[in-house]
Amino acid sequence: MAFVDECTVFARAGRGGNGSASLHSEPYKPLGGPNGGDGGDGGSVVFEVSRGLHDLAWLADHPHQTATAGEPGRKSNRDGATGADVVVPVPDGTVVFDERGLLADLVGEGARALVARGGRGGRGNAAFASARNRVPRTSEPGEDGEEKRLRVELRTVADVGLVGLPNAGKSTLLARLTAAKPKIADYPFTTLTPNLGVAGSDADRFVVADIPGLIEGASTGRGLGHRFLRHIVRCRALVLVVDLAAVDPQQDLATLRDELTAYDPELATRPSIVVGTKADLVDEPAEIADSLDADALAVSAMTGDGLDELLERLGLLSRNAERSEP
Ligand SMILES: Nc1nc2c(ncn2[C@@H]2O[C@H](COP(=O)(O)OP(=O)(O)OP(=O)(O)O)[C@@H](O)[C@H]2O)c(=O)[nH]1
Ligand SMILES: [Mg+2]
Repeated sequence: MAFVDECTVFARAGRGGNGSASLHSEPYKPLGGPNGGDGGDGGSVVFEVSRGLHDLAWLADHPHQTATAGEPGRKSNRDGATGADVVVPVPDGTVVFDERGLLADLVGEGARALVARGGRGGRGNAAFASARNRVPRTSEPGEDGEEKRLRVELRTVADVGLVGLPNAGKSTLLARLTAAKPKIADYPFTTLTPNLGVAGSDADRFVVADIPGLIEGASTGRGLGHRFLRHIVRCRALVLVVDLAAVDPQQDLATLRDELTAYDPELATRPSIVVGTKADLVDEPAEIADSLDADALAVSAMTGDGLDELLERLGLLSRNAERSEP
């Protein structure tokens, strides 16, 4: 099934039930007191993060989410039943916008947001009885529930994001570092949607995201990258992946940095390391890596060189990033 990371949802909350305008009646007691109950509140539409969902495909297939109405109040002071909420499961990292802007940013299993509020039930006539008006004959109608057109986006939440130009070897690294089995091939844009994998030992597990390759101009919409740059925003730390065997690795790294900064200047300050891949294909991998960045690491997914150190550095990076969070 296709990976879906954006969709539109029509959320309709339930109407509140009408209040009842009932008068007590008994044989030989024609003018009894008011006894109309209140209407029940309408149900709301609620989004809730659910483990096991990794994209918005289900939601895109079910764009109409409707909660039930509250029941009307009845005679003998019986209040109407409350409408049931609709709880919509969404993946971790779901962001919801309505016409006024950001409505909810759902991070962490079980996180919940009310996206369309149910209408209040109307009061029955019994609620209006007073010393001046002992027999009110009017009751309130229930209020309408909110109806909203929502724009929903997924921004993958990961500890470490692998970013780089197409074909740099990002998916290969993900496959070597985690149990994930992403598609790997010798052509650009093999990866079309983000892949996630879990690395590290039980005690300090961290989630690694492999994102489709970025090209020059990605931040302005070229290639596939712009659609996926939003997934990078949620990564606590970034690994800038550069192919050491490329024609001009320095230029590739500069292009990558420019695109990240152009998309969001804050990305330039995100904790990151530079990793040179395909060390087995060049004569002096360490030298090329040094020329990229003082702390750059040369690795080969082919021979396994440098992978243990990379894993260690990534664990450190994600722990430090976690600690430095507000
Ligand atoms: N020799 C060698 N080849 C590698 C290494 N790492 C990756 N490759 C090859 O490089 C090619 C691209 O690898 P991918 O992992 O698909 O690259 P990617 O960065 O995910 O590419 P996109 O998804 O298209 O952006 C594949 O043919 C890999 O087998 C390495 O360390 N050594
Ligand atoms: Mg890939």
